[in-house]
Amino acid sequence: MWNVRMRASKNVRSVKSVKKQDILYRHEDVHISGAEGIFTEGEIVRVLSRYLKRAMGHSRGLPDKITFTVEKISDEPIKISPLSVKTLKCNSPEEAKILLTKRLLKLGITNAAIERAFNILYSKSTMRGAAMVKIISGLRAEPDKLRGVRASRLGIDKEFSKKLSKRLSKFGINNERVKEALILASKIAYHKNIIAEVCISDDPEYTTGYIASSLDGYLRIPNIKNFGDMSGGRVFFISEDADISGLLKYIEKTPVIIGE
Ligand code: WAQ
Ligand code: MG
Repeated sequence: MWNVRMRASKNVRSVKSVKKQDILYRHEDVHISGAEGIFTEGEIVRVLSRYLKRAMGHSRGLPDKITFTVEKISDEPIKISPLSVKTLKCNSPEEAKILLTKRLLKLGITNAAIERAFNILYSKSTMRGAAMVKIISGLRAEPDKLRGVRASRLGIDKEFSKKLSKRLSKFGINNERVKEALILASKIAYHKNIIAEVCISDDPEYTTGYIASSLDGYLRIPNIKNFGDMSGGRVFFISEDADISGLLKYIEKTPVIIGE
C-alpha cells in the first residue's frame, strides 16, 4: 500500500504575525488545500490527478506551490470500523456554539478548553493541521502551534468504500469530502486519549462541520459557520495526562484503514 499526500499553498509577501498562547508566529505561507489517503499501486496515478485538480480549482484561491508525496507503507495497517453518521439540526453559528458546548461539557471537557477551541476554529488565521487541546486545562499540546498536527496514513478498504457510498447516497451525502472527513474522524476517535474532535472546513462555501467522538459518533452540524467565511480548523481534545509523543506517532504515522 502507498500513502499519497498533497499540499497546496500560496506565498504571501506581506508577513503577518499571529499571537497564540503568548507565542508569536510568522505566517508566510497561506494554506489552500491538502489531501491524503492510502492506496494500491494501481490507483496512484488517478489519485494524483484528482488531487491536482482539487488543488488547482480550490475556492480558497489559486496556489503557487503544490507538493505531492508518494510513500510506501511497510507496516500492516490497523483495520477499524467507521463512526456512525448523523446530521443534527442547526441554523446558525451561534446555535452551533451552544450545541457544541453542551456536547463537549457532557464528554468531560471544561469551559476553558472549549473556549480555547472556539478561538482556534473561528480564527481568521487558519492552520494546515489540527490543534491538540487538553480537556481540563485547555492548554495546547502540539509541538508546532502554527502548523498543527496532521492526521496521516489513513484510508478506506476498497470494497467497504463502495458499501459506504451506497449508504451515504441514501442521505444525499455521498461525496469525497464527507467520506474523507469520516475516515479521518474515525481514525482520530479510535485512540483512547482523544476524547472528541471538532472540525470546521476552511473552504468559504462549505458551512457544514462536525463533532466526533467514540461515544457519540460522527455528528454533522449544518451552518457551523457563515457562507463566505474563510476561517476554519480542527481541534483534537486530548486527555489531560496523555503521552504526547505516543499520541503524535499514532496520529501522524500509524496506518489505519476503515473497513467492516
Ligand atoms: N489532519 C489534521 N488536520 C487537518 C487535516 C489533517 N489531515 N486536514 C485538514 N485539517 C485541518 C486544517 O486546519 C484545515 O484548515 C481544517 O482541518 C479544515 O479542513 O460531513 O472540508 O479539508 O459534511 O477544509 C467536514 C464536514 C468537512 C463534512 C471538513 O475540512 C460533512 C473539511 P478541510
Ligand atoms: Mg479546506
